[in-house]
Amino acid sequence: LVPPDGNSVHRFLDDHLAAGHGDALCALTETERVTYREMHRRSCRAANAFAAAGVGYETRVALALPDSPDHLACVLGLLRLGAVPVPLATQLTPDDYARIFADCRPRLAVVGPGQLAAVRAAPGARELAKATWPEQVWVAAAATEHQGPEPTLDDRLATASDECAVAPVSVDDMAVIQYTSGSTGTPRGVVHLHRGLLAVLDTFPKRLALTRDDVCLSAAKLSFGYGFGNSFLFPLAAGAATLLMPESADAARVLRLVARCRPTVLCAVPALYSAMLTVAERSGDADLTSVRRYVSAGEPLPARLAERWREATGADIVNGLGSTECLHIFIAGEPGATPPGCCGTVVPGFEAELRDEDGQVLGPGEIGQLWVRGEANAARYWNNQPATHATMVGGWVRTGDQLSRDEDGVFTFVARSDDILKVGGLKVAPTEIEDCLLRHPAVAECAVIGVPGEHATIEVVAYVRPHDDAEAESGALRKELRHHLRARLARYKQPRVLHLVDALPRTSTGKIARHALRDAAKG
Ligand code: 3SK
Repeated sequence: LVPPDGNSVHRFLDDHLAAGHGDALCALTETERVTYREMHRRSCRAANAFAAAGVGYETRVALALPDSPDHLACVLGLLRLGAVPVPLATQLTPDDYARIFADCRPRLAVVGPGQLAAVRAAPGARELAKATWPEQVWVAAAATEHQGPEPTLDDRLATASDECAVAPVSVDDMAVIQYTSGSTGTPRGVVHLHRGLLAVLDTFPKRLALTRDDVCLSAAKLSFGYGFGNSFLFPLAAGAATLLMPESADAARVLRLVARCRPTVLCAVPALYSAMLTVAERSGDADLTSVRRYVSAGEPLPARLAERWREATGADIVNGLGSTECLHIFIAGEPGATPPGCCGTVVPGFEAELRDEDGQVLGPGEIGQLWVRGEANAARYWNNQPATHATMVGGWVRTGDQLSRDEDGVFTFVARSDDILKVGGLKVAPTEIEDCLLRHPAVAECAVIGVPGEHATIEVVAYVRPHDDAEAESGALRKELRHHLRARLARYKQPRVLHLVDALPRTSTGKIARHALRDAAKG
């Protein structure tokens, strides 16, 4: 038997109250401010409401909720019971929800009013999930916003008791299941233990050096591992405040929120930094003076974007490389020390090695697959032994990313293993072509993929979104980009087709959906 040897991260709430920090701000939105004492009260109420619905140790509860203080209260309430939150993106389709429900079989789903239709609607989805459909669906809304026979989450929180003991858990109990965004295909449920949630606090957050004075804003949502750390685990452990954004994180909205609520740490994906630059340049009145640290992850930060951000704000963006399987960022840059375009060094608490296809460790200057080991790594994939065995080997996670490392231990991202192209027998990293395109002043963002051509060849195809939407129609720009690429890249790296588009498809976590581009290119 494993003894109950730890109460994990929800215990921080109780500790902050015991240390006299109860009146400090724990979570805020543009319209709501919640202290640590109030968050403690709400999470106890949530725990009692869940317990009354039969939720206990190891019960999975799906949370398809916008980011909000009540979303955090639900996560904390579930952890308090030893139950397992399953945070899900709010923009999933009925079929996505059905597939995930069929996989993790939640007893209960708590959904925002905007997600109810997708969760309830599809008869086909319900059919797919059959007996695994959640027994209950609670809507997180005030009674005035939602007309239905069932009590809402708000009703349940309003009537539940404020007192709730912490259920002892072992550090090796399951704490949370995070679904990958499916940028590589079908989402997988990544099982994290309480051990991992505690261990990750000694990794990337140490580099952020959060204090009680910090206010963290993450454009990446709680349903994405990156946002779960930024908006929940890290500020909670530090006794800092988390600024939450229930709406989707578009650039103008994020800039408005930063100016109004003055966060000190801002975490986003590269596409959002690029869009914020465009909006800030147009409006000329962005106020980012409160921010002491910018973090980018989710996708590699292109060198040109890092340089443009520094030119515009005088500050560096910390470029992080992480994964849902490793819970958060395991390689990160140091402000002022890491050259643009590099990922940086291994974050303490993780080990990183580059290995060849036979698993042999490679030396400096060689390109290989990144393997990462750390106490924060996931235990397994839920319900998927073959994927677990293929990805998690002896405590290591095979990330599927190809990188190189120099003599000083500085890593540079080359490509996702699946994205490396073999063109006429020669290897081509899409990032090299993308970086080159991004150096043209008309290019806002781009993605390069390979599609099968005639005679079993691979053809390079580029998708480019220009800064100026009007240029998406322009034959002149296409010609200019071809000229720009020809002057800088070898012939075999030249895209066979170059599409000008007004948007790139994205996954729910903001990554470029390359599989969608590949499907579109195949017709
Ligand atoms: O980049 C990612 O995919 C990621 C996933 C989970 C946590 C953190 C990060 C950066």
